Amino acid sequence: MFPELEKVHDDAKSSITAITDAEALQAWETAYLGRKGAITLLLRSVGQLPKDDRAAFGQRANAIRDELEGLFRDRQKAIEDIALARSLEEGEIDVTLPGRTTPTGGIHPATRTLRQIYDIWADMGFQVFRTREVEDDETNFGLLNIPPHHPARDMWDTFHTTTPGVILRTHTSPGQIHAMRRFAPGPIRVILPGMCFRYEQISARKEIQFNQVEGLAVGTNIRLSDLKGTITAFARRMFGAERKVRFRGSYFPFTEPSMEVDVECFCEGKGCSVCKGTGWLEIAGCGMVHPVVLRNGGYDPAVHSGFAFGMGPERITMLKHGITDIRYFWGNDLRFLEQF
Ligand code: FA5
Repeated sequence: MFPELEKVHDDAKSSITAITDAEALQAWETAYLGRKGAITLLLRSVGQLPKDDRAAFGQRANAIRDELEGLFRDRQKAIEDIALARSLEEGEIDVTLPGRTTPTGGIHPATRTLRQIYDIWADMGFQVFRTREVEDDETNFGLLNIPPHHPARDMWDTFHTTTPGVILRTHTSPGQIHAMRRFAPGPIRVILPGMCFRYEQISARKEIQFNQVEGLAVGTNIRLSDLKGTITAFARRMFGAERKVRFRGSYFPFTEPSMEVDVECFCEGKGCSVCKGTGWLEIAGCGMVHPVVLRNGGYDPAVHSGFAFGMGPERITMLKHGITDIRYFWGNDLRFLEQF
């Protein structure tokens, strides 16, 4: 068995020098040093030798195995070095190439407009006051002078919850009651932003979910001219002094008198699906707080007066940027969102 051991030794040494890839090296290791490799099998068969030869054979076989293991490690390192050198050569790094930028999110166009609205009203002394999106029927309608079965309820198609009397707010106006009950009989100057929900036909200008920003000023000697003045100042800052704004007489049960605010459409009256060819888009409803609502809020209408408005930030964004369909806002289409 000694000659056989030396032959395996010579074969192993000569064959490893030709190996240049990791796969062939692995096969070499299996063939000589693996569980069923030539050296391992020879070591295991030491018992078949005459007793006197066993120690010498074992010593030599162990020495050969150690030597071959050393050769294996050296070759492994050499192959790794070759692979590294090759990959550096092939994938040479051009440090002058521009780097890959990590895509970052942006601020949603409706949020941008909301922040602009907050800034403008803050400059006129209005603070943000947040109220709930899920309301009771009484606060959304009743306390705003819209009792059950009042025909004006048709103006707000409502999403009801499974709890009787609990609804998704159809407008931010119930926030007026929350604010008044919180601050009565003191003066109030707040805006109340947030989501509203209406069970209505979706169109280019109407969504079932949209933001509103309510405004409320209560104090002594607050007049209609204060309302018109502040809304006009707001529109000038939001749209620029050249953009036409008009007030139109309207009806809301919680304001008297009531008006709607229209802004010149971006189509300049040529006709589009947003303004339906009228040249104007309504952005807000407003008016002087109705005496019944003042009383429900804890104020004496003989002493106090106030104005209120409710504006639509999505409509304002459409007018500012010439957006032709409100459905883009919540469609999550990056081609739309990335433009802002
Ligand atoms: C109201 O909701 C009243 N609460 C506004 C108000 C407040 C009047 C305080 C008087 C005093 P209106 O339904 O017109 O009114 O809605 C007000 C604004 O919200 C609209 O001018 C429009 O800009 C926006 N808006 C209303 N419905 C939708 C809708 N479906 N999709 C998008 N925006 C809407």
